[in-house]
Amino acid sequence: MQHTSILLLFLALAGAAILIFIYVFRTSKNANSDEGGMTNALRKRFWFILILFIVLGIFASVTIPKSPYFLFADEQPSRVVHIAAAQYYFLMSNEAIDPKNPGAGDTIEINTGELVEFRVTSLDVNHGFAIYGPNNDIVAQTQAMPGYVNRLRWKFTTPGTYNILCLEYCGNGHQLMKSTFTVK
Ligand SMILES: [Cu+2]
Repeated sequence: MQHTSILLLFLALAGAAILIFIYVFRTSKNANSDEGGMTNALRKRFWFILILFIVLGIFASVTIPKSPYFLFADEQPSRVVHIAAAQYYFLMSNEAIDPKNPGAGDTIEINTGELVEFRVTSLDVNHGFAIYGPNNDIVAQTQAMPGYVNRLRWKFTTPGTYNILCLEYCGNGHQLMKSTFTVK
């Protein structure tokens, strides 16, 4: 359902872009025979930029409210999971992770329906923290950055084994970064 609406939005934007190209192509053909000269070109540019801003404005107003930064902002998480990404693994813990002494981490089990807050940081370089569901669809993601803690809130509805993968190329062992947790 959501995939369909994203596809429709993409097709609508692609269609608008094609119409703009066709308009510019067709109108620029008679430019030489036109007495308007530079005025005509400026007018075209004005309309092109206006349409571009309208299209971008529609796109931004549709996508920005879906930004995960606003997810569950008015609820208190009942569960906090601490994540430290490093070359080339993820450390997951129920307790806060000290970057100087990260420890061994915990096996993470999450209940369906509870609001989880992942507090994500990195022990070395920038990494990605992406959660993939049991059917390998991406569920949610944020960046793991050294010196920062990024908070990602989520409620899991489907039980199963979830994978964590790195979404940012972080070195020659990047593809080895994989971890799992269970939702029951
Ligand atoms: Cu990576």
